Amino acid sequence: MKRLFALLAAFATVLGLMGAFGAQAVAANGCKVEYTVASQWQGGFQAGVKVTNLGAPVSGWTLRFTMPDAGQRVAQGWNATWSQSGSAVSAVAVDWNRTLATGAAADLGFSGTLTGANPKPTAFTLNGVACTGSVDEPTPGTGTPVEVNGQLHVCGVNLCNQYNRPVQLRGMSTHGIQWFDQCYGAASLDALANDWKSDLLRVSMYVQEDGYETDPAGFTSRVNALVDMAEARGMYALIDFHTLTPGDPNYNLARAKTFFASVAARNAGKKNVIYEITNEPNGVSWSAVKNYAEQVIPVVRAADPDGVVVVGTRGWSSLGVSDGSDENEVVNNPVNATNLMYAFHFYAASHKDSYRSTLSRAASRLPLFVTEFGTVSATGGGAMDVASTTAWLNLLDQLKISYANWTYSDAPESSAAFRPGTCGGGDYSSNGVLTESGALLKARISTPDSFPTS
Ligand code: IDC
Repeated sequence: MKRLFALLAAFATVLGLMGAFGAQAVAANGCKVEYTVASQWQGGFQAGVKVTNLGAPVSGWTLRFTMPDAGQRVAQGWNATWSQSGSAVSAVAVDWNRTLATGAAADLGFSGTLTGANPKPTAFTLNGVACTGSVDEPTPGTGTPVEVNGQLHVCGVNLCNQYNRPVQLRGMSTHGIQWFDQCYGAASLDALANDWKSDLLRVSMYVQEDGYETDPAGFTSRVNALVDMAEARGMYALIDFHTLTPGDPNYNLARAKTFFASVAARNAGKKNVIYEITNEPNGVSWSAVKNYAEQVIPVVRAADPDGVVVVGTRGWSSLGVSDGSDENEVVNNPVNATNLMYAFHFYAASHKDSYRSTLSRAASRLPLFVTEFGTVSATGGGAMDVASTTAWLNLLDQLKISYANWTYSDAPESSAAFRPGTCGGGDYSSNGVLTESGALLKARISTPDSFPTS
């Protein structure tokens, strides 16, 4: 025994690893952990944990770590099965991330409760091996968002790309195309793709309010033209069947079937199309929305089998919160369809912590897409709330939830990104044409995407 220790010590000396932390340093360099607190509020927080396997491939894993403060408790986690005993936390792989090749990463996270401080956890191990490693950041794919990511699909609670890796699309929504059509020409879409580096254009086609119902053929072809313009610039196009008043989507069921049969058939061969089958159900039960979805989705799928579909939720797409309910009505009674996401909308000056905690909870159970949000109040006007908007966007980034901001237009309201009159001229690029909201969103959206390619 003594001899063995002597040998090991000699070996460690040879490696230059003797000293205060010699024992840890000889352990295999098997994993790396990036731990980020995405948001923190009175009594709670939310954290993301990205674990990269630097050792041999694994097909089943447990990540363990220690909470330094006695009051730090994991409340609900996602992308792993989480548990905590005393200060010891464990996260066990789930079906879709069980296999981790060398260099592959799993993105996990949890919301937690706090009674004291919130120090960073310590002693991360993956299958018992200490996570001490560092790894070069993966080389992000080069090309446009659609070139890098290809056809999207839903995987677990995430939107995934052609490499089956979660991605977040960040982009802008048009205003009603019946009113602001002049804002969506070559120059403005060039600016959106090249200056804003937007991944996504939401094409907001109102059904009422002088929209689709007044000219189905005309609006259908305008939507298709915008899909093509987005495609030519490498952006995804989210086709928004913008129901709003009346709030029951079933009022427009026949129109929805006609519209989606047509756009899905016409765009089936494209990789950049996502279908949002109803904008903001309101004054209607979740079961009525679900019933609508289960009639419209088969129409989409018959024409375009692999297109991702997003469905609005009760209470103006608040997962029911604005009607006094919550995400459980969806979790307990989901739409009977695959490759489906649920819409969540917020207006930062009106919807704050209680909506953020709903989103955080729901994100571990439902695939969510923020197909519309504003930096201002729910009227689309009023002062921009920078603090709330920032808290929201940090949360969406952390959870990799895709979003589109209302609106890429020069409407005379504070939610618009451009100053009134911009769309009458040719300049969409200089800072002078942006509103306060537009400047904030452009700064957020134009940062690099780093879409994973392996
Ligand atoms: C608003 C527009 C406004 C328009 C109004 C009525 O900003 O110019 O007059 O619709 O159609 C939503 C809706 C979206 C609203 C937006 C702001 O999806 O259509 O746009 N909002 O009120 N939900 C919450 C807020």
